[in-house]
Amino acid sequence: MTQALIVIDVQNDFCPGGALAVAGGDEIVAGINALMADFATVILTQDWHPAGHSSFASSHPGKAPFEMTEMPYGPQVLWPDHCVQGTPGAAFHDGLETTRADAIIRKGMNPAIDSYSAFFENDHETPTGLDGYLRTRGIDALTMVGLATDFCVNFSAVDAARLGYDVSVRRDLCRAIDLDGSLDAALAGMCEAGVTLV
Ligand code: VGL
Ligand code: ZN
Repeated sequence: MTQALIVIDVQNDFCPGGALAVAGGDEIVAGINALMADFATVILTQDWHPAGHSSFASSHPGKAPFEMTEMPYGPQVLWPDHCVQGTPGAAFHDGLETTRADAIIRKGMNPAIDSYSAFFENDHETPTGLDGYLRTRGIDALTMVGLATDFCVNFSAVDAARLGYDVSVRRDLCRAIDLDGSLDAALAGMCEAGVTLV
């Protein structure tokens, strides 16, 4: 099999001190850098929202961060404003080895649709182009690491497994938001989709 490492959203806003900080988000950076040496292909994803994005609670009068809303494509968690295009919070963590990246896939740019997965927006239809990139390079096995285990890593891993990739998630190199049991649900969902949790 031809392998690639997919590093999901290791950005300042998901690290301690950031707008949507994931506990211990910065602890995984050194381990991810070290793991890059084992892969010929490294792909980074970057959550990259326009200001006023519809996944931000601030765009929904009367709603607070971490409450739910109903979008045309289904239920959606409302987040604090985060990873706004071009801001320091949207930048990769300073310690992340970005020079090794073959490609950087940005997602969440459509103001009307959130995008957790590296493959499809949350409507589960609009592709990011990553599948085409990987296929045309003959890559069929993916190892995923990054933030957050229960949202972007989870959605990316499940979509990849459904698309036919052999997928492993290195749990030690991920950290979770864990909103109302979302971590346990994500782990169960990944297992069911055939993702290998390492
Ligand atoms: C993420 C919530 C909102 C993630 C991105 O990277 O897991 N979570 N946007
Ligand atoms: Zn986001």
